[in-house]
Amino acid sequence: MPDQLFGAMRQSIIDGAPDTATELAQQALANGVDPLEAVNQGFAAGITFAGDQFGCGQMFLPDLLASAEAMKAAMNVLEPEMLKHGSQREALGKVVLGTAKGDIHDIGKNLVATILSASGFQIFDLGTSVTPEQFVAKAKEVDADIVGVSALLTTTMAGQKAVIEALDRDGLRPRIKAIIGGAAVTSKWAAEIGADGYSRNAIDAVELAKNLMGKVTNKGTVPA
Ligand code: B1M
Repeated sequence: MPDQLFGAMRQSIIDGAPDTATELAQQALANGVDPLEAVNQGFAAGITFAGDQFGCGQMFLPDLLASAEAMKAAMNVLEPEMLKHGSQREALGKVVLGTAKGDIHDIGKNLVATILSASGFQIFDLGTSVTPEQFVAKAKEVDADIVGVSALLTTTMAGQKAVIEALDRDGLRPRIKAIIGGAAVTSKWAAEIGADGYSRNAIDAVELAKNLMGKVTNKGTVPA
């Protein structure tokens, strides 16, 4: 039964069908399926497939947009449930999060925000296309422990570097840790730009953030 459901979820994203995706997400919750598993095994598999099709010219931008709409519809059902499932309520630290300047991809960043929040971190989500100055200003305003920058495009990865440079210029590191992630990003890139950590997915981001909170002057890249 879950396999069939996951297959239908994947297909609803490929088809760009938000109503179906919403219904399947609701059905998963009603059947006791872990919402994160529904994302990873069902919906995210669909958006990854759509992205690959787009990448090799088999799908066009309007179709990819429709797939993204369907993905968002599913996430709207699942994310509140993930927050409810968060067992830890103690504030583990403050995280300022956003997508790098010029980048409007936010599905993965939102998932990272949800899982971190469900794990006990206080999240200040600046949204998409965030400038280094906005990251720095928010980090100062809320006295952040961690600044996290997501980037999905090879062209916007430079924005991650710019945020780290801006934090350094203001003398905010090493007290504030800078972490990065996103489909285009690798641990090699993280090391190259001197990030305090990189994670491949939302679950690893929690471990990474917890690790960094336990260290006072960590400057090395924590591998995913
Ligand atoms: Co875009 N897009 N897109 N897109 N899109 C990619 C990234 C691409 C790889 C597709 C492809 O060609 N195969 C490609 C980038 C190529 C490159 O640069 N290497 C691409 C392109 C080219 C573009 C446009 C330029 C297309 C165009 O206009 N011609 C354009 C750019 C717009 C812009 O940003 N300025 C564009 C637009 C769009 C849509 C609007 C249609 C839509 C975004 C909708 C939205 O986010 N609101 C979209 C989508 C959906 C994708 C793909 C298909 C899926 C991304 C996604 O949501 N994945 C993507 C292909 C792919 O990644 N395979 C693609 C699901 C999500 C759960 O995973 O985001 O990877 P992900 O997040 C993961 C991890 O990466 C990690 O944890 C998350 C959860 O596990 N993570 C972090 C993410 N951030 C993190 C931060 C952390 C830690 C971990 O710490 C801070």
